[in-house]
Amino acid sequence: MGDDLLVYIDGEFVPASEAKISVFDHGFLYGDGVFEGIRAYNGRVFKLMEHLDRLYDCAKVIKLKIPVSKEEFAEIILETLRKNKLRNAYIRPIVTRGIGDLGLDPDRCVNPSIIVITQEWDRLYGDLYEKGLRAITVAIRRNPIDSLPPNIKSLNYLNNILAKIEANAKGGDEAIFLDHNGYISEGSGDNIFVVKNGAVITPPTINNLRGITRAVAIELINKLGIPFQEANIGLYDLYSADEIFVTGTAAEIAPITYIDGRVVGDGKPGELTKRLMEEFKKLTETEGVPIYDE
Ligand code: PXG
Repeated sequence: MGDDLLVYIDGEFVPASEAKISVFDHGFLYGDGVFEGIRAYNGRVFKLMEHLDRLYDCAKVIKLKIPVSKEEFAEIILETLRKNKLRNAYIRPIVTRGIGDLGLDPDRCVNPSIIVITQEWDRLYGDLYEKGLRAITVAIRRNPIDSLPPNIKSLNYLNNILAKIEANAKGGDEAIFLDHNGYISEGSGDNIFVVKNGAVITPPTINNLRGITRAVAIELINKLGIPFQEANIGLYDLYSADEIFVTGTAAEIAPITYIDGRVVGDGKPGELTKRLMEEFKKLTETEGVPIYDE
């Protein structure tokens, strides 16, 4: 927030300190809208089209028509980065339902708003990538799939915030959700993987967000020839795992070394997790859509 970087709002670039939307925007009034979190590394935007695909899918699910094409949206993101001369950044595209009245009917909102915030970004968990995170499972359950599907990356993140409040109160670096069946779902802002006897397991994405980093991790796991399975897992699998890691755009690939007071493996980031972290780093440094002419 320190630097007055330019924020894109509906066709204009506005200094961050002056970037505002209406109090009648349903994104504000009801959390009615969708968003993405994207990273740029080394002058390239990582998995840009994959993030835009998810943004447009999520918008479709909530019957929100994004008023520009995906290609135009990509260009808006690149231009925002250029205007701010950024090469390593966190990018937050947001599409809100737009201005309406105090009733919740989305059909009474005519113009969705497009916002793109960019900022310099360092690693989310600092030295915890070397030490490992302390995770706790939280009492609050992930939104039921037939209530507010966790696949929608919507502006309503209260479920996740309740989880984070609980993790903070209990001294956890990250909160792990269970769903209503007791299956492990995901972290408050990342997907979860366990390693047991050399094989990697992650829950299917019916009860969690279809993470882009999750998909990249699975690609790497397959490329390295590591046995992999998508399967429901429970507390037993979590507590008896040899390694646990989480994946997310902000978190990248991060090791968990304590779970609910139990030591994971030998209490240090696992070998397989470290290997994936290295491979992931290589990818982020070489792949992506260039922001500037090279
Ligand atoms: N699950 C949830 C609930 C998320 O919000 C992920 C998984 C990982 O998805 P990607 O596509 O990024 O691999 C996310 C996304 C934060 C923060 O401040 C994190 C997310 C979103 C918003 C803020 O840590 N992660």
